[in-house]
Amino acid sequence: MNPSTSTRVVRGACPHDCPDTCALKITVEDGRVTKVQGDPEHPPTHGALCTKVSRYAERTYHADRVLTPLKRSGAKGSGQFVPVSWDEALDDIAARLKAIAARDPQAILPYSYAGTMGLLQGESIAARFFHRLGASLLDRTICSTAGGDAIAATYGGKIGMHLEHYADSQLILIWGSNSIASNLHFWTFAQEAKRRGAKLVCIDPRRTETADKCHQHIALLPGTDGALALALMHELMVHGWLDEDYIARHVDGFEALREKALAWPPARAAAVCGVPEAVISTLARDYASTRPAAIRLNYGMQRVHGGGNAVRLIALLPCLTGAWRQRGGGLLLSSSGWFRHHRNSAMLERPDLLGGRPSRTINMSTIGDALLHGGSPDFGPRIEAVVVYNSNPVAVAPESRKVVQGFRRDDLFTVVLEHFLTDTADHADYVLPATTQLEHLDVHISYGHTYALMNRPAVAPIGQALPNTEIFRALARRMGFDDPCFADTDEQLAEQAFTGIDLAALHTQGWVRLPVPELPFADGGFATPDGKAQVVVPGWGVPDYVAPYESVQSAPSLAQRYPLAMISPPARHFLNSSFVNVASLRSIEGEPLVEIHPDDAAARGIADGALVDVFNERGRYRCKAAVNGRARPGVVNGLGVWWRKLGVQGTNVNELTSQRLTDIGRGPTFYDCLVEVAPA
Ligand SMILES: Nc1nc2c(c(=O)[nH]1)N[C@H]1C(S)=C(S)[C@@H](COP(=O)(O)OP(=O)(O)OC[C@H]3O[C@@H](n4cnc5c(=O)[nH]c(N)nc54)[C@H](O)[C@@H]3O)O[C@H]1N2
Ligand SMILES: Nc1nc2c(c(=O)[nH]1)N[C@H]1C(S)=C(S)[C@@H](COP(=O)(O)OP(=O)(O)OC[C@H]3O[C@@H](n4cnc5c(=O)[nH]c(N)nc54)[C@H](O)[C@@H]3O)O[C@H]1N2
Ligand SMILES: [Mo]
Repeated sequence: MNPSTSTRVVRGACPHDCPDTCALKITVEDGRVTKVQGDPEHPPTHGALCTKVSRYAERTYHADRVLTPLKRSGAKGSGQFVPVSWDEALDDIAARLKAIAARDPQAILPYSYAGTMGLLQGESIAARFFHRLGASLLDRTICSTAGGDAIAATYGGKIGMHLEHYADSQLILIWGSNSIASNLHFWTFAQEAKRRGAKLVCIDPRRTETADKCHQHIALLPGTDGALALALMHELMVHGWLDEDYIARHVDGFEALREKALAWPPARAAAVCGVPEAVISTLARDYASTRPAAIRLNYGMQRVHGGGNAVRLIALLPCLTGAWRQRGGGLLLSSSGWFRHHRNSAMLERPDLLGGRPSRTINMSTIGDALLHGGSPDFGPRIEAVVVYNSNPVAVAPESRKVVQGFRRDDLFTVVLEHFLTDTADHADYVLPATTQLEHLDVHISYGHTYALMNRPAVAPIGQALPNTEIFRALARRMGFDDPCFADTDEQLAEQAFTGIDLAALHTQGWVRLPVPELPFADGGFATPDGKAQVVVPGWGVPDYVAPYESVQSAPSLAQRYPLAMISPPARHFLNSSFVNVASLRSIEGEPLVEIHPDDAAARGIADGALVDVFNERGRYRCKAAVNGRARPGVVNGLGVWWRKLGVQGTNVNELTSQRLTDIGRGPTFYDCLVEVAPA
């Protein structure tokens, strides 16, 4: 071995917006990351990584990384920039923000999501900065608030089964989740259950790679899950398959639910869901008679008008059968609520720095409209500046035409902290180079397991990149924010992040398991005030089926013009819009495409591989048609989320999606969208 060669292994955590939050082992040779692997000791990760993150070094060392601050040199949205020094960029940004803040700080909007899920590089110094500034608040709804608020109202928190316990199930309903693509480490446990004789049922409009590997695939119409859940309850009720004892002791409001569900015999739901009646009655029988029975619910099914009500209904199923009594029984949508007594959000984010000033809230899911609205009394001041970090709204937010138009406003001052020149960064006045997970410190919680993790920096920042925390510290200094909290280092922030989690163990082992009970609700004990699962929620009443805004049944005249329901679920080798620019991953995904059923394709003269236009009143998206057996009749699947500039004619699927919001949680309705498809 060359004596000058040094090899180290650094413990990290995957930063991506994914339930799995893997523990990483990062090999560094001569100051360069050469390998990113899963930690074999961390039970959820069990040594395995997805294809994307095993290529994380390719992303970090990508030739297109933004490595210096950039200042716009062309027209808004042109993506033309010149490099400038950090001092020049930060001085100018601070001066511009100060001038706006002097009129009304609420004209400044932070826009961020989960590009990294790290608690430090997410909302720590950044949140302190915007709170101190008195900027508008951002309602971070773009992914999960419909289902998240619904499950929290039902169980008292975003809490549920242990990931590892799925291996002990005998029946798993994989509901609204393409687990192989988006929750791979759950899939390992589901496969273990399968080997032990479990039946796996996939409930998803699309025949996904997960559906391929399940025993049964129920391809219901998008947005009809609530009707299916009600019919399952109907069957449990009329056949006497309820766990009356569990219900009496641990469920509030059951009688009101009984009344609703008895109106939903399988035949009625079959007509709404577009699946045979017998499939529903058989599913009910299987769910009632198999022990232990588990549901892995995921956010794919709540991006529709009735997403919140559907989650409330499905969350009650294991309470009606008492499935919670057994290990391997119950339901998981999100585990993030288990961390609620351990994470010190207020300490990291310091909402107190607002100091009682008025705070207008902007919903990130309707950023298009928000940027285009003027200063009206009900809206508040016109948005004059946006600071984007950890997000790519121009690609991922619905109704792109309006989002693009908003970001192209000449009078909007836009700063984007990024790794790459994304569609959003192309619209910036300044792009600031941010470090990746291999270059900075962070701590993590998870929404798919119950371990806290630490990510140690493996290498020094590349080029002039800085962690988000450091960028906001530097901006705070220039704004004259002298509160000592702006001087906290990342190490100090990591110490502030948690209570009751062994920081020393996080440092040495990289991860720590939370003390969550083995069978959390075997004997009730939900996190609601009376410890019972809640049917009735004040303000929301009893959960019911809420039809999609846009479907053949609920909007027949719209459906005459646009008869196909479009969903736009994630592509396996991208993560939302991240990784689309990594050539090796993009080559696996091929090209932007829309999957269409052979009958729907034939009726339109569309051959497999043909270039098509997908369109509705909101926009037009050009891509390739895939007649590959994955789409059911009447539904097309526009896999997401391509960078617009890497798509055909600079468009992506969000040209078509709408800014209408979910029944609960003010979330987006990406999968509630009628379209027509025609040869291009
Ligand atoms: N590879 C990969 N992994 C990811 C992501 C990614 O983009 N790529 N995204 C990450 C993110 S941001 C999240 S939030 C999580 C969860 O990610 P989600 O986006 O929730 O992904 P899935 O769990 O796969 O759920 C999507 C599935 O729901 C199905 N679906 C769509 N509409 C309906 C419906 O009305 N009813 C039902 N039953 N199913 C429906 C889709 O066909 C798809 O198979 O995963 C994360 N993991
Ligand atoms: N049509 C359709 N649209 C969708 C979805 C869908 O299923 N269909 N899914 C929706 C969902 S579930 C979600 S969660 C949203 C996600 O939308 P976003 O949260 O915007 O996620 P990404 O598209 O992955 O963009 C994250 C960006 O953050 C950057 N980033 C990562 N780490 C860091 C860092 O440390 N510092 C800085 N400054 N930047 C960083 C990445 O380079 C990337 O460009 O998209 C939504 N949009
Ligand atoms: Mo998400």
